Amino acid sequence: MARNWSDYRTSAWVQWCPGCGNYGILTSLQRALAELDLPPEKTTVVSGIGCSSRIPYYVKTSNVHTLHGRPIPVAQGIKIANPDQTVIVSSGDGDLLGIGAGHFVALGRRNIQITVILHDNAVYGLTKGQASPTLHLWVKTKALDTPNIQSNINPLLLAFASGYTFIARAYAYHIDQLKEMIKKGIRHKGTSLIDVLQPCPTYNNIMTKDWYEKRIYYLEKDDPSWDPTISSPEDFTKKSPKILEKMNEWEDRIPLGIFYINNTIESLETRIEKILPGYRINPPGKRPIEINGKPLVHPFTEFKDRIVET
Ligand SMILES: Cc1ncc(C[n+]2csc(CCOP(=O)(O)OP(=O)(O)O)c2C)c(N)n1
Ligand code: SF4
Ligand SMILES: [Mg+2]
Repeated sequence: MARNWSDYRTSAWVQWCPGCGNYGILTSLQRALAELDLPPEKTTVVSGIGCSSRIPYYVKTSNVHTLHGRPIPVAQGIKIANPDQTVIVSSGDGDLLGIGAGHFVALGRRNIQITVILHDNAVYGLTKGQASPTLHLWVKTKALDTPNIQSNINPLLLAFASGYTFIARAYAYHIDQLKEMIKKGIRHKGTSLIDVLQPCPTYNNIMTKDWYEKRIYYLEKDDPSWDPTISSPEDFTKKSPKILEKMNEWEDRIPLGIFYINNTIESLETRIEKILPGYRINPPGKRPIEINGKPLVHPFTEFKDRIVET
């Protein structure tokens, strides 16, 4: 019998402020998992630290709440050891683009099949509203004494430069659209980013629901010929300028939707398989950690004689 989204709800009390955009992200994620009918024991949600990072408590899958800035390395370890596991990182903009920025970049270089859901509220919600790396220059939110004097990071452009092969932007209160983007991101055979514009009614008094809803529009509705899929190097050369232009658009009009899908770059799992042909059948997660009482020094040790010289 197919699963229902309520099968992915836990009994934990959801500790977010009324109206927080995190509720929409949580519901969209639960619905996406249900529609993909993913077994809870084969699905892992990994977060760092922040308001948004409480999400693993609320989704009934096999999750890890890690340290501030560290969900990506933990998620990578889980995925490499268990390539048949669905792995989702769901964490804050401070967590992923401040303290965890190096890991965010490294993930793109590897192109592992992990979906990153970025809760983008432009503030550090949990620690009372400081500017996050996505807050734009000269914007003054209520917890700041003076306007922000640092420029922002654009998560879409950083992901593009780092090698992510699926890049989308969603809005936390548009649950159906966000759910569809999460489903596509999870199915994509490489690293996917969904940057979710997430109102924080408690600390971000500038980028409110009204502020966003005056500006947001969907790429494919605005331009029915919009096609973000790259299937060849020629496609990349032809389509990249428009993709970058749209990723850069902000202020008066803010585009949502899928900006980029590159199907020409192989995933890390495929690369490992080329060197270790038995990797997917007998990955490290399914192997003993010791043999005859002797601990294995390296999870790939048993494969040594099967390594293919390239
Ligand atoms: C090593 C470390 N440094 C700093 C902190 C304090 N801290 C906790 S959450 C956080 C920022 C959270 O912001 P974000 O990731 O954007 O999440 P949000 O609360 O906005 O969802 C900080 C700086 C910490 N817990 N650990
Ligand atoms: S402080 Fe902001 S991000 Fe944190 S729970 Fe409240 S509304 Fe949500
Ligand atoms: Mg934040």
